Amino acid sequence: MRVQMENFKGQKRYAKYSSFKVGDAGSKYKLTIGGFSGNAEQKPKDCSDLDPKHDPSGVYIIYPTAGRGFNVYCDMKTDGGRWTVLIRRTDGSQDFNKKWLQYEKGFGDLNREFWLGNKYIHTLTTAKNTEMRVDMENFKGEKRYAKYSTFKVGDTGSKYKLKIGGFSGNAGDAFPHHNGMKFTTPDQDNDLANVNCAVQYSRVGAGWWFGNCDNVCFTFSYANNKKGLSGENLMQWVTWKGSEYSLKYADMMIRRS
Ligand SMILES: [Ca+2]
Repeated sequence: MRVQMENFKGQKRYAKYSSFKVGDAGSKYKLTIGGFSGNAEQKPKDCSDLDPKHDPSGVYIIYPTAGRGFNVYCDMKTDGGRWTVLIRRTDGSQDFNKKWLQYEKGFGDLNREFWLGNKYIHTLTTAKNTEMRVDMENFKGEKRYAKYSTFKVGDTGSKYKLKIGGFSGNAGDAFPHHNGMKFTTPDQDNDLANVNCAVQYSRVGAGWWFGNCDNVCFTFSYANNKKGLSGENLMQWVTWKGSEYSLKYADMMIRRS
């Protein structure tokens, strides 16, 4: 079965279904349909194309380029929704001690802890201007956020160089230290320090836009401060409570602006 449509702008689309069956009177003319092909399918470029009125937060396939889509988690609730989440830390379930190639293609569980992947972050921040939002919570249940009106990650040739600016929020502006920095992983040292910041200070290994070394890092070890754990190797946002204050929750997400 084939459907043809045209809207009032003169744009045309079609849909084809390889199976189409309508039952008899006894079945109340029950419809059986399947095997879609065509160009009338709505393909979101990213979470900003979704509608917070109808689309709940969750995992969606997005198509930022003409090629194959990929899975992301869309936050459709926070600050108006339409956010594509880049990283989430919530319970320490995911190991973030990964190498360059893994940080490039992403890892983890989109419903829990994950890194979306540098090549995807680059794609999502390259075509249009994107804003970035950080949400954090500590073990006392206190919450803070930070927003940046500019957020861009370069391509693999630039070593996924970060461009960030235009702070607002109530967490303090911790990111400037990382502006203009390349991405570093345990197996690829692109930071400004003599050492490799990803593994310095007994760190178990992380990937980040390290400078010399960090004022923000969400890929360090997850630890509950109530148990007395602290140190330079834990998830941190320096301008809130200092570098030795580990967070309970953190995420970063982007939206087209
Ligand atoms: Ca170094």
